[in-house]
Amino acid sequence: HGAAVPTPAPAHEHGARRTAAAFRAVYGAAPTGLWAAPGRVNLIGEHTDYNGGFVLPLALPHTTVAAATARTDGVLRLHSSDADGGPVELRADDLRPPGAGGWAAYPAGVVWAMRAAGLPVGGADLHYDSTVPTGAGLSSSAALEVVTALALNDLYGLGLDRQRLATLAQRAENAFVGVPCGIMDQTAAACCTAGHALLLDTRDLARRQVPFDLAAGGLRLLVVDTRVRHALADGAYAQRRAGCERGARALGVHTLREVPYARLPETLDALAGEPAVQALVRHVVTENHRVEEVIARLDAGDTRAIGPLLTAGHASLRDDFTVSCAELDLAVDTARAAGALGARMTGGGFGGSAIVLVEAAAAAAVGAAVTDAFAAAGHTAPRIFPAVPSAGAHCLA
Ligand code: GAF
Repeated sequence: HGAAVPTPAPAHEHGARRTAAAFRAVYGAAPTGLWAAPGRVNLIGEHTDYNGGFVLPLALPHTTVAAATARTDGVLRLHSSDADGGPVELRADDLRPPGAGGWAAYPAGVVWAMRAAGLPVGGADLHYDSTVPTGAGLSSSAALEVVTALALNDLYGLGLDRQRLATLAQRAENAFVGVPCGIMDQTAAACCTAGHALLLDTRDLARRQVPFDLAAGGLRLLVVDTRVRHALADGAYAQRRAGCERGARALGVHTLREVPYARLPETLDALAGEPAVQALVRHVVTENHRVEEVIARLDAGDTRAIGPLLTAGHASLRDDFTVSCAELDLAVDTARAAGALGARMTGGGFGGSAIVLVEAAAAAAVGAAVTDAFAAAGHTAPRIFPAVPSAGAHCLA
């Protein structure tokens, strides 16, 4: 077998030099500064963030790097090494939702959201390089938004805190890009720290850094990018969200977070007439409980014991929330059969990535088993790499 676990993203220094050189090539001068924001995986707490619930993401070493300089003439120029052609050119004071499609709507949306909040943000030249896989459920969109928000925060001396940057980035995605996402991904990109998972209570945005040192415990968390491209804008995500809101209304609560786990049986009985909503509610209420159980086990120092909770979370997303797919199920089932401690899809679903908790010594064999199973099923080969809990958004230079 070939090694199924390739190296993750290049070191920051390399990325920064490359991005500064590319900025100079596009705009003819050195950038004022360089910033980075990471992709993420979510350890547990899926489809809870728009229900007032808990999430537990960690940042990946893969980042989107922005090189930027402020402009005094109100012109906004956006260039990406992943897009063909020259910079997209806009005027900051012309931006109105909804934005035009394409990647530039994400950073343009951040400029719009900041200005709509009354913040003194004008034009800028920006160039982006990214090692965050796109369409893989690893939050490349949030990385792009948050790195833009951080760059503008510094260039325009706004003095905003991390959570505010995340909230502005989410507003850009909701109102300008048109995706009704929750607050998890932007908060992860803005607020995660190396060596930790981030416990976020999306009801009041309280945060706690939870030590998650896999290497010290002899463990690995593998990411399996199924290569099935997911798209949150396609309506299925919005439809799940609407179903949850319908459930909350039927139960007379503000969000499903208010439903105590201990009252789950009565709650489900009350929704017996609406089986589709009932299943969504069962996922959200049990998922919130699983996050609390994972936290209890991590706080007790027993990382291995979270494995069954991850696997149970996958079953709930597959059977009750119905956002998995054949490739994600195959990755999870194969990893489990090959000896993984636990596995689940991560992110919104409908394709994208799974995570696999595994003994370090078994990582290569489990990865190879998944790769073989995909080949046998005739699926595109997955990309498998370790999730090393990494830093949130930061200034590089
Ligand atoms: C996507 C969304 F962007 C998040 O807000 C979250 O709802 C997630 O799906 C599901 O947990 O990543």
